[in-house]
Amino acid sequence: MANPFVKYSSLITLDRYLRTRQQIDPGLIVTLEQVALAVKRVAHELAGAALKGGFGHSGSINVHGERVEKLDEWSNNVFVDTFSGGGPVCTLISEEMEEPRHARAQCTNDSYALLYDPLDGSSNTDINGALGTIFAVRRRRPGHGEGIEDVLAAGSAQIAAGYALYGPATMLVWTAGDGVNAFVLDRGIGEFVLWQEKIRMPERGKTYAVNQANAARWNPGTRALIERLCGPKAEGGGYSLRYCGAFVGDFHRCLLNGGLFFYPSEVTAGGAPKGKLRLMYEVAPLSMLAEHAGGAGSTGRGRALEVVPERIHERVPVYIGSAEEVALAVKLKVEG
Ligand code: P6P
Repeated sequence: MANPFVKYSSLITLDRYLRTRQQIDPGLIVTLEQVALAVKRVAHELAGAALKGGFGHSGSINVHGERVEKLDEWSNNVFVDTFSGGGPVCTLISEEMEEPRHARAQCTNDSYALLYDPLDGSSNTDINGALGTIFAVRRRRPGHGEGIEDVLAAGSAQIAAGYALYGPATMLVWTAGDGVNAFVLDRGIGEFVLWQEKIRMPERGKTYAVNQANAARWNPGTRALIERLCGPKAEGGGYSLRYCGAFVGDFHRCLLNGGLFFYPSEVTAGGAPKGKLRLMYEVAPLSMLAEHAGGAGSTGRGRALEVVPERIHERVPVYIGSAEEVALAVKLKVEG
């Protein structure tokens, strides 16, 4: 029988992995380790929330007019606290904060902005469903002052992006531009341990993820996409629907197994079509991961990483996952 200790001699923790990545700036290494600490704190709280009365509504409404769950607020506070103790991040932009939070005392000529959704999948908080954290790191322009004009740039300006998935295992999946790496939280030692490196997304999958109940408000092209995916296998169909209510959970399936997640714009009566998911801290980070794994992230009209936001909480339609399915969506003019 193999010596069990040999297996663990190759334990590659996140800290050890980052220390051996010469191409990653020291400041970005510190930032990724701070994200990992915040994620461990959130994972721990989620595991015990049911027993501590952590479920339910916080009583407040966020900038998007959405209910803020207690765990949304708590998770955001964990990130604010984790990044308040010094370090290269001087600006926090969060789904749960209307305005950016700027720590002037942490501003240098080599500072970063962290853009994040602290708890993605809020409809799942009280039913022990899939939840996630999504984050992106962008450099701040030296001498940027109190404004955020330098941050309102296309997603191609991101220098790192990733997500945590709080499922049966807590996983941290990220890229700093040199492949997509996945780490699993070993709760026994409290360390993220390397699971997969340079993950490649299958060019085509077998599942699609969308809230099909919104179909009446979609563009005709989106309905044509559904007809194709649900049609005969011989005509490019034969897909199964898998939708978990958390962007991170549905994206993670696409990353590993291939397939497509989409949240189309909804054409409200007389109104301009609008998306639900947020560009800067949901769609752009996951699109960076998709592209670095060989997949794609699109608004249905063009590459998501080329969209220049006007506001930090801007929403866009999104079609993300395997290259073939995203290309099919664009070809069918899903967004008109
Ligand atoms: P719906 C969660 O609130 C979220 O922002 C994403 O994580 C998820 O994919 C989507 O909204 C779910 O939206 O309208 O299907 O409940």
